[in-house]
Amino acid sequence: MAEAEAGADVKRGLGLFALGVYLFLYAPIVVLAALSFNESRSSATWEGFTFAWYLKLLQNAQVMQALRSSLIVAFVSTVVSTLLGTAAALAFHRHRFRRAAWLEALFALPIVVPEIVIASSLVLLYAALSLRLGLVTVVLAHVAFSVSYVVVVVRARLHGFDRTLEEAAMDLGAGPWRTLFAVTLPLCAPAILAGALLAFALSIDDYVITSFVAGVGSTTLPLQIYSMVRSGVSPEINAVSTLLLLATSLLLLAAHLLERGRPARLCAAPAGLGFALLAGPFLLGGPSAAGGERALNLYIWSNYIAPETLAKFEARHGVKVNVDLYDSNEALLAKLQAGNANYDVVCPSNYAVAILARQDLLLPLDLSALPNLAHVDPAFLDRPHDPGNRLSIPYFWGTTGIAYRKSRTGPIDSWNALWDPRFAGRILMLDDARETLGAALLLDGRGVNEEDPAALGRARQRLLAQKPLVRTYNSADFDQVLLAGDVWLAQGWSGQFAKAMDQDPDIEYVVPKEGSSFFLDSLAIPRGAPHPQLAHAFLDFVMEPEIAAEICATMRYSTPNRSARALLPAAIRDHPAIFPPADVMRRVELLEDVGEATVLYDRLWTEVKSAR
Ligand code: SPD
Repeated sequence: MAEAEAGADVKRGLGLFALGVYLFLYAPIVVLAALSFNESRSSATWEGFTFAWYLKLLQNAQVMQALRSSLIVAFVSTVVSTLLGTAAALAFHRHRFRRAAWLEALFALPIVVPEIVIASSLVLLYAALSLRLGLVTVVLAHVAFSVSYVVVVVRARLHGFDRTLEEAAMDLGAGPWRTLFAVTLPLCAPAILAGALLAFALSIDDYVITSFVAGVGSTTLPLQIYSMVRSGVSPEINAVSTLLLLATSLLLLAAHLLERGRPARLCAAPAGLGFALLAGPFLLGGPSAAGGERALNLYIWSNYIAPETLAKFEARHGVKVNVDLYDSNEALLAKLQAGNANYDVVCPSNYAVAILARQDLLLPLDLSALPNLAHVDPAFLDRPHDPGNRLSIPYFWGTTGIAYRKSRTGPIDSWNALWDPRFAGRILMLDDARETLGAALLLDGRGVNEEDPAALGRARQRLLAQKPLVRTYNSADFDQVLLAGDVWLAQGWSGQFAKAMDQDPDIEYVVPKEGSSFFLDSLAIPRGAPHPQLAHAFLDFVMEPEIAAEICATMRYSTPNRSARALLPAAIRDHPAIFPPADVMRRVELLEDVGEATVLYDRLWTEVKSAR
């Protein structure tokens, strides 16, 4: 009796444990799906059920364009990888040849090779072949990883394949092709279809490899979702993620049923529904952002230009602006150094301009096409990183500092606050080598352009000691994380914090007393830009006083444009976080190119981030 009760207890315990595991796996997905139906924009309050975010998706041209790219890539790569994968599986099944086992294992290798390795090797290969990054390179990459799955699935089916059926067909006079089409392929059809569905689902879902091999105009749905997340989480993202999740789950379910030998009509329902969820919004949606028209390809920091401003440029020049976003100079450098990225305009910080200039990756500007340069304050022109503005024009500048919730922290005036154990778990640091090591260097009495390895080593130690207190490293929407109340103090850049201060009077911004950095971000045209003339037109457009004032007023970063500043409302012109008073400017130092020490900064920062 007691034994039976103990057995029941164990069963109950195991059941609860299993429930806990399933909850851990699926609760985030359920929350995401539920929030996609929430009337409120905020995830903190439930204001009622709505389909509004799904309807909004249909009008979002960028999402529709990304969906279109995803469908094209998934369709083409599925057809190619299914053909190749089936042919390879049949060859391995039919023919005995030397090293067959090895060759077969080579097909399975991409399944276990880390995605990041496949991605970076493909980038190198494309650069060597001078292939421009775009839809073609994405399709080739997707074929490269999905063909293995097709081989594995079809091969598994062929293992149990009764070869006497083929022999019987041959005995009855069928030739090899007839036997293939009349006997072999029909018998393998469920496995081939399962492999194809798997390849399609993997392609629709892929982020890592695609992010390396996509160029402008080939943004797929996962890349679009990530880019939307970086400009603030909205319920629209929850809606599109829910759709993607449902569609891929249904396709995988259909593949699984086919593999298990379930009748085709049983598998057709989930497969059909999965395809409908993906194709439906595309068919119902508004016009896509693409088109055969001329386009300007812009690669810029997130939170650095408003869609309304881009719409003005589009209307004036009758072109489309494709925008890709990044959140670190290192990401920009990597993209341009890999080559063939297809961008017309990029936005490096001053020290990244110097690096790109050294590597001859920027196109010399035609200053005669930039008459509005006359509006820029001469204090920002002809700087050491780009003498004579041969390669770049100043776009925005700003300071790095700490924003904090006064009610939670009290007044803050030192970088030490970000190392204060009282705020453990409530601290956000930028995800940026120069800025984080810079703050640690300042606490050590050094400057933000330090090149001495010993001082940099000490800065690394300081950041390692701080790590247990840090909730997150974030260079994208650090202002939003502070506004949401998830952290109380955040290192970050002035413009986004100036915006946050206007939205919540509890938020204050300070440039610490030990000093800090300031940055000067520029616009430049990469060598090989497909539309250099249009790129010059864009550079001149953003220097028009009215446009420069609009960009400053919407983004709240500081404009170097003298004429624009005069047009700004007093609340922005006199905002101490946007245009800091002289005493603050005296304690900030411009981040400069640190030459060979750049590699050391990157290494130390990677060590900090990867430490446990
Ligand atoms: N979200 C836009 C932030 C731009 C900051 N650029 C300067 C970086 C200097 N390390």
